[in-house]
Amino acid sequence: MSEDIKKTISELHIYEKKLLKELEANPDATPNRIASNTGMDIKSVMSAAGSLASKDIIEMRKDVQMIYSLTEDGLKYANQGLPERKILNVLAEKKQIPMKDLADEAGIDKKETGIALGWLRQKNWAQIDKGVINITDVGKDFAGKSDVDEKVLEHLKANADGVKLFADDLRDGFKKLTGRKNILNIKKETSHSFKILPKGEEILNVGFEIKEQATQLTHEHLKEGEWKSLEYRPYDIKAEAPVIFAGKKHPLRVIIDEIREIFLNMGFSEDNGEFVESAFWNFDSLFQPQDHAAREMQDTFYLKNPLTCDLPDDALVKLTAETHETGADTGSIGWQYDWSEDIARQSVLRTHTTGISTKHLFNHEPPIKMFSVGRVFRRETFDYKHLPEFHQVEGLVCDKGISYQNLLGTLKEFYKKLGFEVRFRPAYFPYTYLSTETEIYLEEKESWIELGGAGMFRPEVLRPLGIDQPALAFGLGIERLAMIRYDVEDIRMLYKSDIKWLRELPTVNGVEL
Ligand code: FA5
Repeated sequence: MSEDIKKTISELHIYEKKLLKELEANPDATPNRIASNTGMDIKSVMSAAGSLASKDIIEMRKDVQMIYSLTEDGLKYANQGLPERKILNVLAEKKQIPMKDLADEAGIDKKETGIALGWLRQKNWAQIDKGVINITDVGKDFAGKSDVDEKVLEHLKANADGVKLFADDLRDGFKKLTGRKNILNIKKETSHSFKILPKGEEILNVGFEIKEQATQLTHEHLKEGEWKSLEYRPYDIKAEAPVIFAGKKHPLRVIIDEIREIFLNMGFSEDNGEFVESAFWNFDSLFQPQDHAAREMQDTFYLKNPLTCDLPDDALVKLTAETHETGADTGSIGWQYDWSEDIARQSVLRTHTTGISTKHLFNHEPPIKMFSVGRVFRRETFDYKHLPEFHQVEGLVCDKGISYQNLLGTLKEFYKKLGFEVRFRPAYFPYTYLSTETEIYLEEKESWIELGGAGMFRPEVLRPLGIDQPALAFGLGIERLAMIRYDVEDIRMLYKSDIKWLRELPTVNGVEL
């Protein structure tokens, strides 16, 4: 006996053994028959069969059969005759019927006349001429004999439990009947049959005992000493176990937590802003002129409630106004327009996190190293890389000697820690100089995708805030990082709550293990 067979036998469950023995004695036994002969329930028979089949000991065949029976209408036709038959009966006697008298003469419902005439024509039993129905020769021939579909009706009536297959001579009639509505009930019946495979034969030749085996050692077994005489079924450590989906954080939350940890480890402290912000902090403090395109209704959500926000410190507002209008003492000539307090008071859903940076600069003394993670809002049209509500991480470093090199170095380091390799591209923001955008290559789209904007704050931003040291800042999109990390082609997937996708995502920090 091969080792393999010995091992297979030792691992057989008692139900598998019973099933195999039963199949040996009755090769054609159905699952129900096996259940009644062995005393197993049908579920155990099927599960034992599935297990034996997975080990190539038996073959399991599934047979699906249609069972046909008559509906209520079908039975009515079988008893009283099809409507065209009722007409033919009258025609056989009278040879013709005026159309207008059809329902009454034939004793059929008015609603049925259309269908009945259709079938009369199709069967070529009658012809209509100038409002009169005349019997044809074929009609005369069928007057005293059943058509094929009528034979099937008879057959189904005689076999009220249902018919699986129709004999050859009934096939055409069956086809004809399936073309009519509401006559046939169709039920699907699935049956299983088994066949012992060579490996099963070998096992039966070697033979085995059918003996209860313990699969678990219980407290009672130990207490009563029964464990000494019990026979144990060996574990199959290769058996497939059910997949368990552990509860876990949403992938976006995972990446946000990871980003926070990276910045905290890089020595940044965290600040938070508000979703509702004044246009002053969101735009004006960033030297964005009041007629800047980004402020337009298409890009920004303006709020009715609260309609306006308070402006900060008078001196800051005055200096900001001067800088916008003339450049004040920053060395620039400003935007050359009349700055309006009313526009600065408008309340908006923040369009980026950069207002947090200017507010932070105003309220803190350098050296500063701050980051902030939060939701921002834009009137965007959805597409594979745009959402109207998304997350940004803002970063700000302000100290003596801080340079553009430090900005590139910080961003490179941050992305590297997250596992991304990025490239920098020159860019424009009204509040920074030099400015850059980080990008990453998307293989599937064969294009570069923008991850974030960054730059050195201009003097026009820093002076009014009372800062006389250089400051670097950046605002990076988080959903786009998640898209790449989790290999999602469409950013909307992150908010779809697709349970299958969420379940199957790797658990630890979203990184494939
Ligand atoms: C800004 O928001 C600037 N405030 C960044 C900045 C900060 C520049 C400090 C200089 C100094 P931008 O509009 O490009 O930049 O948005 C930054 C990132 O947010 C984008 O690169 C992108 O990754 C992400 N993002 C922008 N719009 C969307 C959107 N509709 N859906 C998803 N992510 C978006």
